Amino acid sequence: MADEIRKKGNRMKKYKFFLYYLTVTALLFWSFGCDEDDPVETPPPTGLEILEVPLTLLANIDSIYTIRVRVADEGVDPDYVLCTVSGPSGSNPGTFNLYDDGSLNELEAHPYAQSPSGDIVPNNDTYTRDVNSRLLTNEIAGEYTFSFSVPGQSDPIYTKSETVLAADIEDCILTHITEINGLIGCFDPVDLTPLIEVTEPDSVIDVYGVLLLDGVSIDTLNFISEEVFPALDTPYWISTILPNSFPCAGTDDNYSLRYEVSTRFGMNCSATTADFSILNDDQTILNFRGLPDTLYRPTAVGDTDTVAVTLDLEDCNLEGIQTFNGVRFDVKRDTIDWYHEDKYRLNDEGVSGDSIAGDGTYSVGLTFNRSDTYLDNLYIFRYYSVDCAPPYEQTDYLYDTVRVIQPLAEVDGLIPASDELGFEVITAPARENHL
Ligand SMILES: [Ca+2]
Ligand SMILES: [Ca+2]
Ligand SMILES: [Ca+2]
Repeated sequence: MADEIRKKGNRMKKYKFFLYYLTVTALLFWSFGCDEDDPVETPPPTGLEILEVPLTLLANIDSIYTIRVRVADEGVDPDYVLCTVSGPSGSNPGTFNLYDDGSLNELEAHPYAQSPSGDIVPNNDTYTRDVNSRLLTNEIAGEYTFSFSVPGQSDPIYTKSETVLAADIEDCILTHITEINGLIGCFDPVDLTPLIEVTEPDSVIDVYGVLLLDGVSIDTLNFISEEVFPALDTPYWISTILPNSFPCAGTDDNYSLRYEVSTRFGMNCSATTADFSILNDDQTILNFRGLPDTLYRPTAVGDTDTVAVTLDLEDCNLEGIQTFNGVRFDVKRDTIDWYHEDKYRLNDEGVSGDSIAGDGTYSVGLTFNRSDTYLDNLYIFRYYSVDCAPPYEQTDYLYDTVRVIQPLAEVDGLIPASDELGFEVITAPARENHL
């Protein structure tokens, strides 16, 4: 058995070697065949590429669709690309041309292809034409085939086609939306289940919610499609609001939610709830794990010690939100009064001293360098959090005191710590705002 496998292996090796031999020989012949000055290049992809054809058209409503193709052959530079459209009986759409003219040319009148062409950049090998779907279909729904061809001397050089579905579609209707009552503090999850009516064969492709404060959009909410509601025989879209759905929505009573629906045929509908109130819950910091009472700077030249400070933030509005950066600290040392810099922040992003992202434990890494300047200092840190939601509540301070000593400090010629406070902060990624 083992012998057989070995033989087989040997045969495979011989076979592979033979293939390798063939390849090398072929490559040698090929390279000798080329002029030495010719750069060896991979030839560009050639042919006709369909860049933009709508898969669905509105047969009953004047709608302009852009049709765009690319002639991917450097040696071929046609004046136009021809499109022949065939459809169900009675539609009789015919043909139109696509141009690479940057919409600079006034085109002759056509039943449904528009003038100018709709092309954006001239002479870039993309050929474009805008068409009116109602005029193209003659208001007859059904399957249409768009056949593109690059004209040649006698026969087309390249051809390609695409099937498009045209239908009579009415606007979608939101027949029911879930109203929202006052969202007070750490409220229980609320399921939002709008009911939507569409014209066959149209279907809903996206539903989302826009949270409005005084009619102005401040946040969005995604809906997911669940299984079909058997009783209603209609697609079922759901979103759930949790206290952290709007982490920075402040306490106010002029909120509303607009449901927005878009369909496969490009129809849109929306509906808005009555005004409701949100009450953002207060936050607390706890389980503080600070620095030791005494910290010794490293004795070796150029050496650095890193220590981490962690605390837990409790705020149901920020549960699982990794990018909240309102947890911060100030520091006070000897002659320096309470001092704060933008980088004096704790993060929950799993970086800069934080081990797990999104677990509600916020951390900051501090480094204390070997120093000849800061020999024995008492530092007081105060940690706190400022909510990102109006009225921007601030928690109580958590204080931490540490004495930092530099042992064996009398050596000459050492570089003092670069931070005038005598420590540095391992910074988390910068954020533009609180979230
Ligand atoms: Ca073009
Ligand atoms: Ca809160
Ligand atoms: Ca964490």
